[in-house]
Amino acid sequence: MSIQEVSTKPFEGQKPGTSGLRKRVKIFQQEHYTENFVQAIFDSVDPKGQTLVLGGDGRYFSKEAVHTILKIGAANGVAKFIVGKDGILSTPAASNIIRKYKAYGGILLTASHNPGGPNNDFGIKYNMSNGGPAPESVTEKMFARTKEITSYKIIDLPPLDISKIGTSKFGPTEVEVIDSVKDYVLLLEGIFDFPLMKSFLQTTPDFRVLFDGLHGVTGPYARAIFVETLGLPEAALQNCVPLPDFGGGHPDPNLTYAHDLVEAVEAKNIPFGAASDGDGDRNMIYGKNAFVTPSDSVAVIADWAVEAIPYFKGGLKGLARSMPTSAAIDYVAKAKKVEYYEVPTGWKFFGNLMDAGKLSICGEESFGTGSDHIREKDGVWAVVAWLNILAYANKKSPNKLVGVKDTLLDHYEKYGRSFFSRYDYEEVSSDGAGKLVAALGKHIEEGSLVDKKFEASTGESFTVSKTFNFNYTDPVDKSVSKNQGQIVQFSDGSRVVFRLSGTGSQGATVRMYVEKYTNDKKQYGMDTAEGLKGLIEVALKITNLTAFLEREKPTVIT
Ligand code: VG1
Ligand code: CO
Repeated sequence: MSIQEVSTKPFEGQKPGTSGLRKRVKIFQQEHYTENFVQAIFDSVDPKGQTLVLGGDGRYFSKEAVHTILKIGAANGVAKFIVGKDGILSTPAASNIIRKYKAYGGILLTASHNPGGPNNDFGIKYNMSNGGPAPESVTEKMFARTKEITSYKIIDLPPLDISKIGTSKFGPTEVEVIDSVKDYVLLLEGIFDFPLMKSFLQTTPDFRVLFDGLHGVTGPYARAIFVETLGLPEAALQNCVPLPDFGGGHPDPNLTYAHDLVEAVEAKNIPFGAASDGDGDRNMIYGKNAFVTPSDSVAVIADWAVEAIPYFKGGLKGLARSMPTSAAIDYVAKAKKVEYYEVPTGWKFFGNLMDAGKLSICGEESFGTGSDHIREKDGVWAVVAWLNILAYANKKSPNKLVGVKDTLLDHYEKYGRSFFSRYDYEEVSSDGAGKLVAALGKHIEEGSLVDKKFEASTGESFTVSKTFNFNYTDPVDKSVSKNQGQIVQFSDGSRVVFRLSGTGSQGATVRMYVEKYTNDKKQYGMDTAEGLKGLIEVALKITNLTAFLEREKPTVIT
């Protein structure tokens, strides 16, 4: 059982993005490719004598990657691996395991909501001992190592059986295979009012629930919580058998890719529907006739948390959102006199604030919602948070069934409404995307858009008040992240944001985020697309986006 040193050459482009290294499976399958990146992780974090957590969403190529990581980890002196049974751990479950068992860090095998299978995506991401994604300083180090690597260490052992719970030896390293779901259920039971939810669901059979796992990792978690713990019928679950290729679908919980859920909710008049993504960190809340934008979702949760959810009964430490997310949560923070933060895209920026005790609840417009119970966003947590809030709201008003739509409208009554939408232009040419960014950059530099007035076909007009790049200084460690998005702000408080995706596996993806606030009651029931029509027209006109990207329409609108 000797350690071998295998010589290798660097591969280009092993740069971890917003959420780890994501590439086509075929790229990871190249000889030495995965090995190089794993060795680069170990060279950067020095795991000698430490315990690491290992697991992922079970997508195609996961088994091979688990085996490779065990072999390279053993050769690099990792003392112990805690592995989810069959290599399965949702991203939030992995974050919890790292924290609960005080591991040194963890390796998560997922490309999140990207499609899986031999012709689609795989990903590897490293999380720190706080359970959160590695900060840029660490991922930069990994990337630098991938560029100079000449060899990796490996112990060539036959694959370990990870389908059985228990501890065994893998060369010099201990491997403990654990139940993928159990600790996570315990975690949520310590956060939410399960007796309240259970009694509400049992005494209100009209309040039916439908959870769609999109064939991602959350199926078994959802079954354990919704069926086994809360007593809902099996019919409350759909697409909850995890599949390595997600059944050929796109495991992203939004109106486009979770259309099965939307259809079922509308056809069967289901009051409460929800979905989660491939690795379980995203969520969508969708009630009959009521799509909840993620920006609104986190604001509603923040508004009710202290009153309805036991975990928050001591009060909120702070609230936060990523920069492109709408300001809905800011209004809640202001009303409650709670500190709030605006951070760059990506969950790692929230982690520092949580570790410093400054943040309780936060969210991203990209269907990410969570709290300081772990250091990742948490899809199932968000769904249960809504259930908890609705159970509580119904206890407060026993004579009328309070649903998702009522809760949203009440929220708008209290705080006003922020219309929000995101346009994604996926896999456009990097050249076109670069030109778009450069042109807007020039406007920002020269201030050439400021005070200009633009007319829309809706009869509205928008005057630019400010244009700038979003730069962020972390209030805790003072690290600076520059150029996190280009912002065009208008005099009525509306804004448009442009950013390049950091998670794409091919070409460039441009995201345009559009936001407009209203406290005109007549608009509270309006369709988002209608509310934003004029502003979107103006945004496209100002930037010349269609010409630069050679795309008439976005790939996805959320
Ligand atoms: C996207 C989202 C971002 C999210 C990230 C990871 O990043 O916009 O909000 O944090 O995905 O989510 P980008 O750089 O492509 O815009 V997940 O569920 O893929 O871990
Ligand atoms: Co995800």
